Amino acid sequence: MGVSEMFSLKDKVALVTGASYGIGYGIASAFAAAGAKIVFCDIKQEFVDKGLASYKADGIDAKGYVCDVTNEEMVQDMVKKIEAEVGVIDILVNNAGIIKRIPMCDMTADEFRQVIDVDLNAPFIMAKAVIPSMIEKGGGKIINICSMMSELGRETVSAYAAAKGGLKMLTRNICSEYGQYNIQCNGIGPGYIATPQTAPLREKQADGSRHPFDQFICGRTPAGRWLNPDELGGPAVFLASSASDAVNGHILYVDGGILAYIGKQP
Ligand code: NAP
Ligand code: GCO
Repeated sequence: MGVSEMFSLKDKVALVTGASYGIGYGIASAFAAAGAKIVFCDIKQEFVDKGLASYKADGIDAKGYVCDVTNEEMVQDMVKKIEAEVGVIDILVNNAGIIKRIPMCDMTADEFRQVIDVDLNAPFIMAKAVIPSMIEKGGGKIINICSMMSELGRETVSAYAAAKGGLKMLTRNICSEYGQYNIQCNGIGPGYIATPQTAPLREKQADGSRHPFDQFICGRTPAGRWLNPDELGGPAVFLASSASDAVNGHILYVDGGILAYIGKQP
């Protein structure tokens, strides 16, 4: 197999959850450039419509579905619709996610549960919905969007870190249980990416100065900058393609080197 064929996603059906914008949009756009048929979901019709308009403007013929990925019935219905309207899902990217930045002892159990529900329970529900058809088809690819917080903690993100740490192990367990069916399940651990989710950490201060966290994270990243959603596209195409058929249970950190670096001396 030639290198370009190895990285091709031609005629593959790729479902990226929460991909109206942000990291999911960056990954889906790269998949489209590699030849995949793009399917995405979002929790609100208005965001699905906005996403469809963005994909169309970028010349991508995507299909969008309204689906709350924490709702197993909605997920099962969506997967059945996609299989009937587009085809069996070859590639699933569990991208949809939320974060609540609250000191742990100030966080309610319900708030904690909401984060776990979207960031950990939903990837389980999604994987469970697509694996049977992947087995029938002879294989598939599952990519879970993990985080720096799959390895590190920090103040105010206890629920998110617990979820993303769990998602790392769910990734390894899907690999262990379904690798025999030619299903590769890997994770991508993005560093700090400029998206709506991290916008509060980059907001200018009242005096016009940079947000302290913005300064902190640029000092913790060897590249000295925030990363862009598009920079996740190449690693995602690798994990979605035949180029990674022998890679399973791996978390690929796309972090600009944060995990390798003690940080710049103030
Ligand atoms: P984002 O800008 O907040 O986008 C998250 C997407 O997920 C939105 O489209 C959102 O839809 C959707 N979503 C949330 N809850 C959902 C649900 N229950 N059902 C369906 N869709 C749902 O986030 P992002 O920065 O692109 O992050 C995407 C993923 O990467 C997340 O898993 C995040 O934890 C992870 N991540 C982000 C960073 C970073 O620095 N940005 C780094 C590491 C990992 P609505 O807009 O309708 O709510
Ligand atoms: C935070 C950020 C991070 C990023 C990402 C890092 O508040 O620390 O939101 O959690 O979203 O997960 O990899």
